[in-house]
Amino acid sequence: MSATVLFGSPLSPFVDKVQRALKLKKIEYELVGPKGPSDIKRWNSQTRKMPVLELNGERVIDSSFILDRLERDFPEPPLLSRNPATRASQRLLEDWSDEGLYWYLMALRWSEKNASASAKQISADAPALLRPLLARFLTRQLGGMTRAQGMGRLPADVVLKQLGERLDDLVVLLSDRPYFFGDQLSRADLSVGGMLHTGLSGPTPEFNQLLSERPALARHLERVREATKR
Ligand SMILES: N[C@@H](CCC(=O)N[C@@H](CS)C(=O)NCC(=O)O)C(=O)O
Repeated sequence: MSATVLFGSPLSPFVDKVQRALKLKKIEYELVGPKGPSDIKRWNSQTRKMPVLELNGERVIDSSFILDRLERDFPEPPLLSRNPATRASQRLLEDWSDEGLYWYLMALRWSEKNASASAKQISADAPALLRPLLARFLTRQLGGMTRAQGMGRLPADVVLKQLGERLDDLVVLLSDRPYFFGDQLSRADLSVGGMLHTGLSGPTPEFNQLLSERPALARHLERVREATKR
């Protein structure tokens, strides 16, 4: 195993965010995906969430803590502006994307219409016999979390309308700059990019439609993808 191991599924926007930070900083790593829900608990008994990054034998949880750690150990290129006001905006957008935008996408994913496709997508790598069982478990667990958070209790058309309005807000915030609040890519772009990228992954066709109606945001995602590919 290499010195740097990222534990998590590439279907998670938070794992995507960390992968892009690792690529930007040119850090070699190995990605290890979960074979079942118990893997996530084993990797991270504190919050029981992915991603987890193992760096020189030490495990760091939470995508934002992981990015803090990468910034400390691998400062180039920086993931935040040097300007304090710009930096604050980038941090706030990262936090809203992780804690707010994420739940709009979860509500879309686990809506009555999309839950079955979402569960199928996540359980696709499990052994064939276990797949239906795992799909039922995931629908109950992740759909239940989304309802517990609150967003999952809203009618799907309300979620969709609200999400469209938030994407419009992002277009305004982006303005005519290549990245949020500046010319350099920051952790805000990695977080929003991770949400947009995984939102397009299949089970939520409504999201593909929303993004195609906002070409400035689709171009932003393309820029993030281009800057973080190997
Ligand atoms: N704040 C955390 C959120 C991580 C998170 O919610 N991960 C989800 C995957 S998208 C997860 O592990 N869910 C499994 C569960 O809650 O059981 C971060 O930034 O890493």
